[in-house]
Amino acid sequence: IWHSNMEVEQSYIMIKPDGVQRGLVGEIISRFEKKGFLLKGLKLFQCSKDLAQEHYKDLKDKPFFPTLIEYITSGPVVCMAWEGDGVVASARKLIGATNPLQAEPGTIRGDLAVQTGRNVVHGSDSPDNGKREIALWFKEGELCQWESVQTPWLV
Ligand code: RTP
Repeated sequence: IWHSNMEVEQSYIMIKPDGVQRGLVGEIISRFEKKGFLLKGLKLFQCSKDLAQEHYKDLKDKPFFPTLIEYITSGPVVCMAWEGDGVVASARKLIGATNPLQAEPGTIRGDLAVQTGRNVVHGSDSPDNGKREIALWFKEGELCQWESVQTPWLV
């Protein structure tokens, strides 16, 4: 297994197929950009059942697992690697609660979704899972090493 930048915290953020279908790609990306995190990887991608199952392996015994795999593979997703101190917890706050009806207004799910099974975006739940998921969804060489000229103090 390869490793993305080990020193800096990174989160794997994914716009799910409903977000892509509904034309929310720009809206969702801009929330992370405006917050000030650094975009290290970005691609539109049709994932296989195997990859979706590996990504969600901790949920494999849940009753909704087959539906979840069908949902995630139902169309292209947007894969992103975002970097910065505290990015994992902060991205979870920006995204909001799993059930969009419980997500606060101002969060992505609170503003843009209504169903748990169509909650438009994924965000890693720990820095370790951030690394694991980025290594799973991106190939070596797909991430860019760059620094923001605009806000060098953020990274
Ligand atoms: P994510 O991994 O997508 O960021 O979501 P999460 O941590 O907020 O939620 P998690 O419990 O890890 O569940 C992963 C995704 O599975 C779908 N789900 N469906 N009861 C249900 O039908 C149900 N529960 C969860 C959601 O798409 C959730 O985001």
